[in-house]
Amino acid sequence: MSKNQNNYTVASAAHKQIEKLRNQINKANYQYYVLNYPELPDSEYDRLLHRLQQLEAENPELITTDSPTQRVGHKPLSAFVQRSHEIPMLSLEKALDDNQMHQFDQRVREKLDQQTIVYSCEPKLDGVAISLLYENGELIRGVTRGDGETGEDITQNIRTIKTIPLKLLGAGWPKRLEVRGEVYMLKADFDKLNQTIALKGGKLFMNPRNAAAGSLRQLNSSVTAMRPLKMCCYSVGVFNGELPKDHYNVLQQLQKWGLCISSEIKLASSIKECIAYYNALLTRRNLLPYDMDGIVFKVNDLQLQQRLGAVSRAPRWAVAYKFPAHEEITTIEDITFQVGRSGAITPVARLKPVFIGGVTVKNATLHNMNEIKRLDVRKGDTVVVRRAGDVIPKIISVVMSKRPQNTKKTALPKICPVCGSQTQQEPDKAVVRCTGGLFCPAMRKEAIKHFASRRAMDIRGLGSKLTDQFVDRQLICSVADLYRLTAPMIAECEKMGEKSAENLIQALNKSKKTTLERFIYALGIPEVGETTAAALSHYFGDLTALTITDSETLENIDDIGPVVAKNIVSFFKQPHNREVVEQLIDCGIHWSEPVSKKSSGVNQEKAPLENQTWVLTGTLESMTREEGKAYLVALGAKVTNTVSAKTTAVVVGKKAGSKLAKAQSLGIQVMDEITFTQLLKELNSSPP
Ligand code: JCF
Repeated sequence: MSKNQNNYTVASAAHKQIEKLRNQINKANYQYYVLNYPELPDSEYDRLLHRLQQLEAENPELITTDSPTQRVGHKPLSAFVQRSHEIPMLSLEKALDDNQMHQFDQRVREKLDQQTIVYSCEPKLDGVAISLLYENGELIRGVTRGDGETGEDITQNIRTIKTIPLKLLGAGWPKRLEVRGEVYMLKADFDKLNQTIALKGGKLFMNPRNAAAGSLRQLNSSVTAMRPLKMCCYSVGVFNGELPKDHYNVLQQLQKWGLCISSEIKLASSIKECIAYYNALLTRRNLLPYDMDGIVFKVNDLQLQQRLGAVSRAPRWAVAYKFPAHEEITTIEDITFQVGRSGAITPVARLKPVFIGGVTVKNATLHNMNEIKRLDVRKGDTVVVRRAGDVIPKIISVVMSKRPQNTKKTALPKICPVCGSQTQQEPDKAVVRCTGGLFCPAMRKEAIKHFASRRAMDIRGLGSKLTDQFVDRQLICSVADLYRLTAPMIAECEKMGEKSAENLIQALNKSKKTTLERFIYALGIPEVGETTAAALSHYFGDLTALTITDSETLENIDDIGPVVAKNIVSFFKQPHNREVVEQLIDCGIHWSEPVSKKSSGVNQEKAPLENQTWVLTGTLESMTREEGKAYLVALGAKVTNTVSAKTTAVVVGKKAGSKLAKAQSLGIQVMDEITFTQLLKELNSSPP
């Protein structure tokens, strides 16, 4: 009796859970396919579906025909005409690690009884799968993949995509030819599109894939026409006529007929080579201008593909080796505010730790108050976090259906969270600043950290934590106070002993001998970076001339505009700043006269990279960034830290972040390290 009772309880618990999962999945499907605005990231959707499949496998009596597991596709939009695919559009088997790749290869070789297999390798674009039908070389139909059996006729929209030929080029095309591929949007185009939508106050797309899907589902094809869509072809469906006998050459043929294919397609003669290709592309993932969710590997020989056939909706001759997900969901434990060197107060979301694409993410910046308003993000919310490559994690949306009751709107801080001074909103309302100036310990700490940093005064051993302690213990108030520290004062601090105190005193003394440009940079004048500091040093040649200059003089200098000029003048107008500078000189900070570029007379020959502006970003492997900079400078190039329309090229190392994205969005040439070193070799460059 009790056993029965138990069984009944277990079954009804499973039943409840299954119901709940089905509701969640149906809702997600609706948001994704009908509204084009999914709340959940793919990773979460996959987990829900997987959990439901598991529960249904354990309780087969609970499977219903309307369960989302019983169809792979989705509820179609009624607005478009349904078309069935003559040959189903299959999905791909997934591999999640090297082991599963080896298992795939093993199965293929066993089934074909063959030792070696040639595979084609290509990126798996994150877009929308579609099928094009050409008759006598003319595009007559475009249909979405839909559930693989039936899709929606979106011919009118497809015809607006410029990379899809309305008439095939050349000759020799089969009388009927069905071409399949992915419609996608470049990351840079997606950013621009969202910017335009934001200006009009519209609803932003989550990612390039949603933007592509939303653009294809427009009922008005003139809207689609304005969306920057592209298509990349990856296979052929129906055809009558002749085609090459292997996948690689079929794609080459499609290209000759005017269709786009991936420029990354390669052949590999073993699964090991496939895995190497995967790793190489994973490293370059952020460098490529489009989103990929993995790599597709296919048995290259079409006859072998036929022999392998398909099992339950996926071909046995292909596998998709997935990249780690970019997006996950987590909850916001708190929203705090950070004060930067300039007093700007940045909201930061403290997250329940979540593993995204290889790292644990605990914080995400919320940029500014506009961002908080746009997202309406609150403490306690469940949010979608995106960490695209190595870029700073970003909150892209709030899962409103998971918002707990009684959450409070996130308010902008009226007083500085560090010093209690009033805050001030900039005219554009996005940036809120602390008005405490150097009275605010946060701003003081940041100013001192900047002063001591490597590229500035280079005070070795004065790290962030130690600076915080010096300020908190009121041992120092300004950067000049650093040079008044004594070993016993330093030794008092946590984690410091006599030896390390002595070392820091030595480092402080060593830092006194510097250059004028480093010193100017170290002062931390708003928007005066290294390049501007160097220009000022070359132009004025000494400090006094700089401190008494005016805006007009400054604006004569290359690259110095009215804003920076004003910052410089007002910096040296403030008595407090003049005093600190004087004190620093009195402490013994000194430099030798800089050699003005104009008068140096050397290097009269035209340098190969003259008049070019380069940016180095990320970690280079064969050299430090400084060395890279020295090479470029020796070739006549100017090297700056910010990417702008004037930038000639950007050299990107590992973990490149926002500068890479900026370069891509501006369409500036991006160069990886190998290409860069090759260029240096060609130009016979050696650092000075
Ligand atoms: O880029 C893609 N998303 C992609 C999808 C590439 C391929 O070569 C594919 C695919 C889906 C199915 N191949 C098949 C057979």
